[in-house]
Amino acid sequence: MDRPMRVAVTGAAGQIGYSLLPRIAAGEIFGPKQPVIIQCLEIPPVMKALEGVAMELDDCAFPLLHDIILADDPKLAFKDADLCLLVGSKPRGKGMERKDLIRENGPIFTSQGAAIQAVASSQVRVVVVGNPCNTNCLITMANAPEVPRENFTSMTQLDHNRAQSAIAKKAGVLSREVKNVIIWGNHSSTQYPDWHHAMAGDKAAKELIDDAWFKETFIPMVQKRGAEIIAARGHSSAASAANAALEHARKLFQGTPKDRWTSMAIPSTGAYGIPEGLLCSVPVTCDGSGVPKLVEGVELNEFSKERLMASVAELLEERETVADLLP
Ligand code: NAX
Repeated sequence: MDRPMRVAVTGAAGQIGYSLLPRIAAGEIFGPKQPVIIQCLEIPPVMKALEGVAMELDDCAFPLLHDIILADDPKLAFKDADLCLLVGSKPRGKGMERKDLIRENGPIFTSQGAAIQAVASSQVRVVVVGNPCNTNCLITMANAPEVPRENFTSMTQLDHNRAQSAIAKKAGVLSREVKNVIIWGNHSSTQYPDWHHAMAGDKAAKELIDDAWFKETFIPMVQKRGAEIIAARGHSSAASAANAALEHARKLFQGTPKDRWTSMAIPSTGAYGIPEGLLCSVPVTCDGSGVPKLVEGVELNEFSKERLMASVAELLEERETVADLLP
């Protein structure tokens, strides 16, 4: 039997954690033959609730789940981890600006970055979900300088899935028949969902659907979907976010299907005019090695360039806001 893969999940007793953990234990990241050990990190006041979540996992008797570790110390939670899913962070409070949230959550990721470097597997892959995820990933990466940069990603898979699903509905096809939408930029309301290269069935989406729909309905729909869900449900997306985190991690470790791109925020090497080092969402493919590969040569028209650069400007501003947390 294969050595169990160790998956650390922060914020494990939160909403997303509750949907995520059983699916990791069921083998949805590494496949149906790969045993896993789940290593949960929470803050001390939430440890009791975390114990309840662990009891439920026990009660599922998952065949692949070899152990569950509960910790309020990052050095225990990240010990020998092969994959760290950084979900835990504080939600935006009433009247809080995005900048305040960045300042509030940033320090969580300095100490977690340092702990990952100190105790995780030398091959560790780090996926940041907790918001603002691009900048939190930048902070984690900067505080773990010995971990290769390409091992860090942050999640825009949920935005990608939202865009794919919206096009499928409009084009009257199944969502699996839509491919190669792209989320460019920040995981925020400045993100740019790009339809220009998307296919719906065997046709280009832009041939089936009016440009005006994409510009006036599709872009704001994808950008504001999170807020729409909060308004309807009274809570932010959880099942769909957990699903996206699993999909992101599964693609890293098992690859993307042939001829299909996905979207991930990866450290920029300067391609597409994105300043080097920024964690920016781009189209990628994965070969299962745990490191995504940028899709090069995607054509950006003037409209697309403008939208991408507006989101990049926001990422630069966020980087400036946390400059003191980037050693
Ligand atoms: P919850 O508030 O339900 O859970 C967060 C959990 O993190 C809590 O249990 C809290 O105790 C824990 N936590 C806080 N500080 C911690 C620390 N220092 N170490 C370990 N755990 C800590 O939020 P939930 O709905 O689960 O969302 C989690 C994060 O995902 C939020 O930041 C949220 O904004 C973000 N999201 C990101 C998405 C994306 O697409 N990238 C989409 C969904 C989601 O909004």
